Amino acid sequence: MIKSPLEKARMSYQPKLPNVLKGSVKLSEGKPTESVANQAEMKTLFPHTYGLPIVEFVAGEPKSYPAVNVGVILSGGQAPGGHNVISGIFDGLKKANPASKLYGFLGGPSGLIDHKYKELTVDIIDSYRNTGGFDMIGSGRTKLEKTEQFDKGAEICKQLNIKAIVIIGGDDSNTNACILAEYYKQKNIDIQVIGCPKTIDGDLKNEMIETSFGFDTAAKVYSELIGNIQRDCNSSRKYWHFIRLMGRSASHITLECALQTQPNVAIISEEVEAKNQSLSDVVTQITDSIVERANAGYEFGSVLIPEGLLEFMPKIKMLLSEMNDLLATPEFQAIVGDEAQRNFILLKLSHENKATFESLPLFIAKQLMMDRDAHGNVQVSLIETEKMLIEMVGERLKRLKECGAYTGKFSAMAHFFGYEGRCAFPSNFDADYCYSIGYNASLLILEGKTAYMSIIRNCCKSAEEWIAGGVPVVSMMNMERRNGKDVPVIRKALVELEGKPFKFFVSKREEWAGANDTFVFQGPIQFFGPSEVCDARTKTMMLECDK
Ligand code: FBP
Repeated sequence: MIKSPLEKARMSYQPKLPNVLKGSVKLSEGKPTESVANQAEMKTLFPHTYGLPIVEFVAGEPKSYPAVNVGVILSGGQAPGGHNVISGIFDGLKKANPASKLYGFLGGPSGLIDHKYKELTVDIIDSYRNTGGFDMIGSGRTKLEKTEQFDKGAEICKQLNIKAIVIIGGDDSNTNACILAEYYKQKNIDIQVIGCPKTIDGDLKNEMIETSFGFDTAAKVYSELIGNIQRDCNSSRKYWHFIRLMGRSASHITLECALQTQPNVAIISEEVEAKNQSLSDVVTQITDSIVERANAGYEFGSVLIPEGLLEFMPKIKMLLSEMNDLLATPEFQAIVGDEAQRNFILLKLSHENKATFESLPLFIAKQLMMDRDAHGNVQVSLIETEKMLIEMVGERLKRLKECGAYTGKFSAMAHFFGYEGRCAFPSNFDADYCYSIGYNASLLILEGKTAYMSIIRNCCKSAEEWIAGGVPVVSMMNMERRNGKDVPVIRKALVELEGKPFKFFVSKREEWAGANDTFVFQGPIQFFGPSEVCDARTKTMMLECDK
């Protein structure tokens, strides 16, 4: 494979490790934990893995570890830094005992079930160090949730003498990792399971997990692109750019990009829901900004939109919930053609939801009828909310023009940034953070832990000062209703409206909406140069650290 000069240069970057992991370590155990809610149910569901203590590595005496074979799985959407998690596991295992082996299960969790794997040799690992993407072993969205799958996994582990599996994934994958750990414990199968917090969405975070990996890089890539667009805006002074950003339900990416680039408008889904705002309220909010700026002589600007926005509008939420059930019926699934499907939906919907469905532009109504994901949710990355808002804002401006309340000219461009950031070269932060998470995971395995997530904390400080350890996965779980059933899941973190990042945004957004010199241009991620540029943390993290 031909490598670009940057790829070659990044091969030799040595990711930073916390000081504590550089030498010999021992585990310090805290008090037993409780789950965040539904403690009684959790205790029953996880009799062997409930109540484990939080653990932290501290300096210890040198000791020898036996050779151990480990399997690793990348699960779900790509996030920058995944290869560094794997190289961290590899280096940690080999340092402890060079006879240890690391196997990569191919194509996500299905690799474990279907017995598709490869041994990860030093040559393979070296050629992927500090690169973006998950292509070293591939990823997938198969859910590990059935006992037959767990048994198939145990079979291949027995064949390869694998004693531990590391699952690198988001909240759902880590929930399933914990269910797997509990199952193996229950059945007396000697396989440990360790999770690692991945997702660009930033929604796998809590008191113990300061950020999920990939969020830093993805938000920086999108902010670079938004900055470039905003500079184009300032130069040509003729377009409004509507930019939808990935993040699934949570608006963390949109908020972070807003903090980095200071757009004229940024919509935060969690606020829309809290204020019970309708689609028409959001359209009015954007239109008002456009009119105000036009009155000040600025017929251009930027609007950031989180991809999950529609799901946070109460009426659309109700509509989607009824549609999810209808779409799952064999009757609907037998219908061929958009028109016939739409007619079926219209016939079956309740009176109120029918009115909401009919009020949406046709192309959006069609997109809402598309296949659901494995969890039964709308695939929000496929809903072109930015185009819908352009159309609806345009309509509203036309009406304002007719009554003389607006005299400007509205030209808009639609963008969607998601896949552009998921496989980018990891920033120095993500390269270091991921490597440390992986290295730390290998130590958790060597110390015999299972049902833990590998965690690195104190992240706003320099890597040398980071704290390394593990948090029991069950302690982050509660019961939630999914696909009509109450199930244990890791609690997803949405944007907190009382949190410092959102409050800071609220304190600034009016200024950013009206003035003409407030855009900030972050430029591309820098890998070489002054630390304040190359190792900068996200604004979200710095505001959250600011106690
Ligand atoms: P994960 O939750 O698996 O990390 O994936 C995140 C994400 O990138 C979302 O932001 C986005 O909505 C979704 O994946 C897109 O899914 P797909 O890769 O299947 O198109």
